Amino acid sequence: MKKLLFATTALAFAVSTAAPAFAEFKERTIRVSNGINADHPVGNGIKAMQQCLDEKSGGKMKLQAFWGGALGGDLQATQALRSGVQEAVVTSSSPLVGIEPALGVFDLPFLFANAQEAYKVLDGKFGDMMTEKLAAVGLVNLGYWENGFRNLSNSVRPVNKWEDFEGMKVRVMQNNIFLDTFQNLGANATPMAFGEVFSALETKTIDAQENPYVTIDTSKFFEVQKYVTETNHAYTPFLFLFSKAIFDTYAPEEQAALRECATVGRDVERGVIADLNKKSLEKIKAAGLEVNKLSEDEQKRIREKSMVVYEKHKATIGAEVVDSVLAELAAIRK
Ligand code: TK8
Repeated sequence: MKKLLFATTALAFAVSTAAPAFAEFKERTIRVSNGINADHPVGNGIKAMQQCLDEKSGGKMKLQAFWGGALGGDLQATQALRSGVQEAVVTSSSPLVGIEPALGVFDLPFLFANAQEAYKVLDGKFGDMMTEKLAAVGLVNLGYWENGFRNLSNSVRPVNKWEDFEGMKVRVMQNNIFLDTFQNLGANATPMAFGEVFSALETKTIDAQENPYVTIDTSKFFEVQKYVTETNHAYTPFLFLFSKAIFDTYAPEEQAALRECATVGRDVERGVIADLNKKSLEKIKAAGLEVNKLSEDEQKRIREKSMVVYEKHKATIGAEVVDSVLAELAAIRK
């Protein structure tokens, strides 16, 4: 009898003190806006992030991705985060320079030589410093996903040297550094939101655009272009941004889950890009486009010609920001 009594008391005690599972987590639907399409590697990243969130939140945190600019372009979606009406966006940093000018550092032509050094800078001290700047303008950066090295596509002629840019109507992102880079090469550069690019190419309002192979593939630009030149003129990161106004209302456990799972997603996304880059290039060639690579000499000529852009934009980006990324790169390259 005594034994039974003890057992029941123990049981009652256990039941009353055990917290319900995942009590720190609330049911959350997190809208994630994307300009690119669902078959872009960001789609793989978001799936991996969801799986991680399922485990950590017991299925309570749900990502709801929107593709192809369905919730608006990069800039519009980011402003919706700042005003606390939308949770998240995966955006290029370039259209956000009006919000945080220091982000322009990533738009400097030929800044990164390869993905490995980009990862070191972005995932390290320098990336953290930019993340702090973003927090000050109402944006929590959950990490640097990848857009990648950008290449030129056009419908008029093969580009083998910088003189071939002369008069070409090139769409650039809404970003003065890209605008100057292409104008400096003689192109007729036109800033335009990403969502308008396909039809502008189709109707020949513009001749050219520049994006990584994976985007030229998944956004179907190859269907309305004839030539592709591997220029690798810039590496643009994607930022996985969260509304700070909303993030601040989440429990620390929820915030930690988002941060950790965004990193899981990032690694998956980068891995898929590395693989898809080659496949996308093959697909572009198979579609009949003429593809060429700039010769090393030409690449060097274009790079040297583009260095004026560094001087011109240093003050707007912040001299200390430019100096600090160049110092970090010099240390990595040693
Ligand atoms: C997608 C954009 C795109 C970017 C651009 O939303 O605008 O050209 O490279 O990938 O962020």
